[in-house]
Amino acid sequence: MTDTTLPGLEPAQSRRLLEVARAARRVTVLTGAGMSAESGVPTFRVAQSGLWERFDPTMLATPEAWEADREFVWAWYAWRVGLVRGVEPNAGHLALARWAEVPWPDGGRRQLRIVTQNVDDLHERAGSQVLAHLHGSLTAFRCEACESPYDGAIDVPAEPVERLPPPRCASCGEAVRPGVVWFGEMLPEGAFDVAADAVFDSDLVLVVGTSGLVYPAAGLPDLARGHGVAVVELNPERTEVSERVDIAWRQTAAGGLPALVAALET
Ligand code: BJW
Repeated sequence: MTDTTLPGLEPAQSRRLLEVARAARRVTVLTGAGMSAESGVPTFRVAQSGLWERFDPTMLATPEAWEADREFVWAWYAWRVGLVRGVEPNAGHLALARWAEVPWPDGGRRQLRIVTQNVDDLHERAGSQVLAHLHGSLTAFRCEACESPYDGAIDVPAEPVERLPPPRCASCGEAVRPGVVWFGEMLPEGAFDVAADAVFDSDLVLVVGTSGLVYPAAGLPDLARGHGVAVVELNPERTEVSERVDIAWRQTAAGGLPALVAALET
């Protein structure tokens, strides 16, 4: 076992993190938009580009925006479906998938659970199983009225367009909506409880790439600490949760996670 210094951490902090991570049999990783940033998926709270630059994504991701203009909101989601299809998991996603395979020192398996706020499928495409998608999934479309799942074709424009009519539900004819959780909506049934149970049942909670502004997901690190679980934040910027973690690691997901997992593999 070598004593690696992780990039972006002082040697003492690096030793402490490696000690906790090596000893952790049950790890929960909470991911946010920063996890996918280095794949080319814009985070929520940065200025958008092109057609969407005049719009705040947190205003578009609401039932009110949908009610006001379904074609405009659908065009934004259709564009994002195309964007996510066209990108690949980054080195951080791949490292998390590898971490789950790093054997526990006594030969048993480590439990690595991923709880994500992201609506993309980059963890899955990297080879990880996701325990909970707290804010739904970009491609789990359903009818806005009768809630029937929609698995028909989606018109994904090659270039962003300002308006696009959503498909209609085959059962009742009403509009199909994205299967994501908008502000003011409930999380998918059971998703938060599963996430909270994982956090309580962890030796280490690693919080990657979230601003910690959106509840109830933002409450999970505090739940962990209240339970005596070590909490480490991995984020290049200071956030709402930084003051309340054991180690704040100022590094990106694709910079930090491969270095951490490589150190655990030695
Ligand atoms: C990097 C990086 C790199 C950059 N590497 N890092 C308690 C108190 C106050 C309010 C509430 C509360 N409980 C509930 C609420 C209301 C509301 C809420 O939280 N409002 C706050 C804004 C105050 N919450 C809700 O409404 C939730 N529902 C709910 O609570 O139901 C119960 C209920 C119902 C009715 C009434 C009351 C209660 C639902 C929240 C749904 C959030 N939905 C969205 C959209 C999803 C669909 C879509 O994608 O279009 O989810 S909003 C958006 O924010 C998205 C994200 O998942 C979520 C979190 O964002 P995230 O991941 O943190 O991204 P960013 O962009 O904010 O941050 C990125 C970070 O990455 C930054 O820190 C960067 O530094 C970092 N970064 N590059 C690592 N390379």
